[in-house]
Amino acid sequence: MTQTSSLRALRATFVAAVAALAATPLLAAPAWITIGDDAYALMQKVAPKARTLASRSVTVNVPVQRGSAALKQATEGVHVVEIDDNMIPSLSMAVHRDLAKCGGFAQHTTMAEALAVLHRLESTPEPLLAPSYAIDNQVQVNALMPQLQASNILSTITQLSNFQNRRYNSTHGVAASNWLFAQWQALNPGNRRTIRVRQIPHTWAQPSVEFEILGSGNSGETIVLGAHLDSIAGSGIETSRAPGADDDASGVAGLTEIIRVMMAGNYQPKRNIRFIAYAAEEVGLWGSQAVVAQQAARRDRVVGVMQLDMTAFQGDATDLWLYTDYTNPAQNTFVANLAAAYLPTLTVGYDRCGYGCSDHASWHNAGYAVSFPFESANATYNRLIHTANDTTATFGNQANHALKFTKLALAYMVELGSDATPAVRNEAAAKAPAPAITVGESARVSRAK
Ligand code: IPO
Ligand code: ZN
Repeated sequence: MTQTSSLRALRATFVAAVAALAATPLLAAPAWITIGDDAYALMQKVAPKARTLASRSVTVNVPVQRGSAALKQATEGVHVVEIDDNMIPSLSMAVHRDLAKCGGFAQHTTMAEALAVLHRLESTPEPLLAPSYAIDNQVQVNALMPQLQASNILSTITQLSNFQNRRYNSTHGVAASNWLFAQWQALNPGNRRTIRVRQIPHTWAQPSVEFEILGSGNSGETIVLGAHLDSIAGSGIETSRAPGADDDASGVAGLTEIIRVMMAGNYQPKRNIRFIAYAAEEVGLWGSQAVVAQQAARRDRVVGVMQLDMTAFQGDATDLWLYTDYTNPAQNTFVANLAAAYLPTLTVGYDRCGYGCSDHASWHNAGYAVSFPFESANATYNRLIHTANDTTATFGNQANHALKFTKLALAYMVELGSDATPAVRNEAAAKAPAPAITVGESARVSRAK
């Protein structure tokens, strides 16, 4: 199927879905979302009854010119909206169809949480906790990085692509989660006590999968590398074909290869290091939202996060693109420095999504330092994602581009994972009283954390 014909098919199913929804009496369960300007305009057409609770301009760092390392500040509108939860699937479909995005908005469990996210975006770009970004663990990085193999990454991508789809609500999506869980368990054959592999259940069928190496430094500080396990293409829960090779088997395969190399090399970090394959990213970052919400109740502290979503398709001459929105500028500089130190032949560019385009946004919205290295510029990314043609053939049945990101992510995990010095708490960000955000006339927000 060509891209146009699958888009046409998607449009037809979208029309059918809206017709079906219109015929169903709506249950008025409210949902609260934060949504960027362009998706917001679309939402007003798709769900005219949705109620806007607050709108703010937030400051984001953007490249001076596409691709340049110099950043300037720009403002972007973000809105908190109360919407009937029955409208979420059609909003999501409309965003996919008209803006060729997934997500475009984030769903929150309460109104207060949605407003707190807006407040944080508006007022606290700095994370609550920041580690030292010194590059000082060359011995460990140099021992492990050469072991990473493109052929292993390609093999995992191929096996994940072979599931009919990996939808968050299909039997195939659950099977893919079970398969990955078994793969990751098999990477810990001796059942080392410092290793925990688990599936994270959710309120939908597909569990997220987590592999954790407990640090020897006992600080409880934790570094997270994430990718998303689910895939999507059109409708048809069981029948749609969504190989999701680039989006995002490539990221999950990178995590898997890093785990393999760390286990084979008997790598022992000082901080906890955690690999997470999130469920249900494509429907609005649900898996990462749930993981981030659970994190708030845990004793360990997450001091750095990286997201790999789409690493296999090289869209232009630049190798590594760092996305500047919904990410942390200080950590992004560290990631660029890691590339210069460990991958000196590769080039780095900067661009932005314009919305919370992957699971990094869930962490960013909650005040964690996160970075998002991506396969290409915004203008040149793989346009076959979310179709039956997102296969390994699109990137020449090789994983050389994905290997670059896997190396960068390994350097990131080992550099931060090998440190024991406690991260510095950003007292200003932690203590700043929440300015009241007025909703209609009277409601006030309390800080989520
Ligand atoms: C995505 C991310 C960044 C850009 I620029 C374009 C596309 C992919 C993301 N929206 C997605 O579908 N993740 O699953
Ligand atoms: Zn996607």
